[in-house]
Amino acid sequence: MTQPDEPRFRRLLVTGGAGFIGSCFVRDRLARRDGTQIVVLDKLTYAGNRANLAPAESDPEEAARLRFVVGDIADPQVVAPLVADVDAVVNFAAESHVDRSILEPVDFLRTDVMGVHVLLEACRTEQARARAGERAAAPRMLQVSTDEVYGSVETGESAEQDRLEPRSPYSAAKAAGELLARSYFVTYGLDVVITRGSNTYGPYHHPEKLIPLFITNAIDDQQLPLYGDGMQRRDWLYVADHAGAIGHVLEHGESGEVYNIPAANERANREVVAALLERLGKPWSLVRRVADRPGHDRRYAMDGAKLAALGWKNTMPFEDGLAATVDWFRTNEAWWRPIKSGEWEDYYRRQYAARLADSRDAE
Ligand code: NAD
Ligand code: TDX
Repeated sequence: MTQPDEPRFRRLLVTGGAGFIGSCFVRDRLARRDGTQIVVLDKLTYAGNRANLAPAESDPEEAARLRFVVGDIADPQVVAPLVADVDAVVNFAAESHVDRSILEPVDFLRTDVMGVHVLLEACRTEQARARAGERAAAPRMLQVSTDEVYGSVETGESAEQDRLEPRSPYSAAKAAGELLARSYFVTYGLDVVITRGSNTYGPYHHPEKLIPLFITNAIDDQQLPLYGDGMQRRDWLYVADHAGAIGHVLEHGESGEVYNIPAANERANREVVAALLERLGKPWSLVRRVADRPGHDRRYAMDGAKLAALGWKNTMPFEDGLAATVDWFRTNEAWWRPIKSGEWEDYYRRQYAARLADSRDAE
């Protein structure tokens, strides 16, 4: 019999563990000091940052249970030996920014679709080894997906069995990745679980995304480019709640099942921006109304009954989470300033220069 606090999977491969949500998962897991050993596989793209794991790497007990491998999930030669040594794979690795997928979709297909395929094939090899008695059990694979696969939801809430209607290259690639994962459960009997998390925010969030972009620009009194009317609605989930829910599904989720991870904190973009400006003590006049994102999803909202029935509950209220996030960015300039340089400047120009030149007051 396992004890209630004893992890079901002791050796984890966490792909994309140097990114925003993956690094939170790794930090929080190691901080439990339950003996879990983690191998992080991360390509360290523009979005990956080893500094995100510094709190774990600077703690000798945690560092001894963490191994960091720089590599690509779409490279079978890198992936196979790592999957051979673990009990479960948690795949956070992805190209994750919708605007970049609109500028340049190809990397999204490579990582978010082909990368998932490579991980699944490695798990299938291990399944064959388990069947041959060469290892105890096949690894479990948790595919981290997103609420964006449902497409824009004007009213009501998406439930897990609803039709997928992705509308951006990013969400289409994520949908393809999770459907492939599910097909490996159906066809090969692989132990696969899938999560669909909602818009996540918190410390270590890459400054390309709405909340950290607006916080860091506002700190520097720079303009804040609000797309369209700013009345798009998102359900904001604190990063530690998202990472915790993924861990819960990893332990308790039923094989072949999909679990929504909503936050129940739905807000219009304008409300979010007003709240963070208030916390920073900065004026609304920084906000500029700019040309909209093409194909912009108006709203995401998910039903969380299935995850609640599995015994998971989020803990962070939105107002507290946003205040903690604003304060974290205020006190961690040494983390985000280097990210907003180099490659960032080209991206920022491509994404925003013409938009800001044609912008108007947001009122
Ligand atoms: P992120 O962009 O901050 O991090 C992605 C990480 O993956 C980076 O460390 C990057 O270096 C790594 N990576 C990219 N391509 C790779 C490759 N080919 N091989 C190995 N590593 C690679 O993303 P995030 O916001 O932390 O999102 C993590 C996961 O959660 C993604 O799968 C994303 O689709 C999903 N998700 C994100 C949100 C959100 O609001 N951020 C919400 C729901 C789901
Ligand atoms: O400059 C901006 N101006 C603006 O108005 C940016 C970057 C965003 N926005 C709007 C677009 C969205 O309505 O803010 C909202 C949030 O935008 P993002 O932070 O880019 O997130 P979103 O597109 O909703 O996607 C996020 O949630 C789901 C993550 O980036 C995805 O990885 C995740 O799957």
